[in-house]
Amino acid sequence: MSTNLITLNRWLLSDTHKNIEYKLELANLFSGIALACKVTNNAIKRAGFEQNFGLAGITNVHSEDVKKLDIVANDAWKNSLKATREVHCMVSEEEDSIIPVSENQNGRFVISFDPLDGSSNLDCNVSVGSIFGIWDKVSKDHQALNEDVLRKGRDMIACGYALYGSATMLVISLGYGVYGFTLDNTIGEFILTHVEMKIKSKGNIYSINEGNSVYWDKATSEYVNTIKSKENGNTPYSSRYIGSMVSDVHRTLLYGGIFMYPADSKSPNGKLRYLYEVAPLSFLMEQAGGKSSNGKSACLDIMPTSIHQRVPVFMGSHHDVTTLEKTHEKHSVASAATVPKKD
Ligand code: AHM
Ligand code: MG
Repeated sequence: MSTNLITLNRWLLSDTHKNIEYKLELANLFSGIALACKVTNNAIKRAGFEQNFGLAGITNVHSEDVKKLDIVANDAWKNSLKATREVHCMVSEEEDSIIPVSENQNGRFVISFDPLDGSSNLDCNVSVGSIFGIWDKVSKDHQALNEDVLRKGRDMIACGYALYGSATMLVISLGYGVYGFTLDNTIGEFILTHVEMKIKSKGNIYSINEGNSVYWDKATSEYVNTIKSKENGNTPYSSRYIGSMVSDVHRTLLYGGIFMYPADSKSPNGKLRYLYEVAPLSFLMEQAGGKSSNGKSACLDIMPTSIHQRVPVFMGSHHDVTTLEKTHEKHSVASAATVPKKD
């Protein structure tokens, strides 16, 4: 057994990060994030013993049914983050508006989080996750402003996700590379297991809810049909879709390929939310050498106008996302050409 383990905290405090501004504050914040992940992980694993599966009997800001574990996870994230005293304000998928912190707990970081993503998969024991993004505050005083939270993904200083799978992992980036830590339950620590994670430049797996294909636009339909076809001697891509974004994106990061949640006629802006789903995972994807696009341009350059804004997203191997963008470009040029000219 190794006695020289690189824990998350040891890694954050190491000389590798000597140039990071607010390194100690960030390490302290990450101790709160790690605690939130461990509490959430524990609640999921114990849900069967504690009658914590199923619905809570309320709906959230998105009019979605809230699960009991959504509430536990949201509380765990809020409490663990606030207790670090490094937080200026937060936004959560489960809360209507900005979550302020009291003046004596006020710090410099703005955090967005989805405390339990993929919660429709909870009751059947399929992998779920948590996602978070971290920005430096904008406002000069204690007040939490819209300007603090309505931020481009590109301006994040760090982000990551926890995957509650057959093993529990925390995958993070501080803006130079992607690093994966696996929870060693025997000592209760996240240990560095995946150094500088890189995605293949081209994959052979596509991931999309194909049940929505009747609602897709022509570009998405053509792209998916092409990667499934044997045209030009291609080998058709395999299909994998879990329905938990963290799990689907984690697989995409490790195996390559493309994950898609497009806009369609049922969901004109797609389903996934920018601040706490799309932006952090896009940041990680770019840091791993991949790409994330809304079909036209990089998701990280989107400036959200509301906390719970949804955006279409296509992320994964660079070649695959570029091909998807070219298909979209072809169809937007074609549809522009068919718009009747005004006299
Ligand atoms: P949630 O945050 O309410 O769990 O919703 C987000 C999830 C993602 O994890 C996943 O990619 C997507 O919803 C699946 O949606 P669908 O069931 O429409 O395929
Ligand atoms: Mg979610």
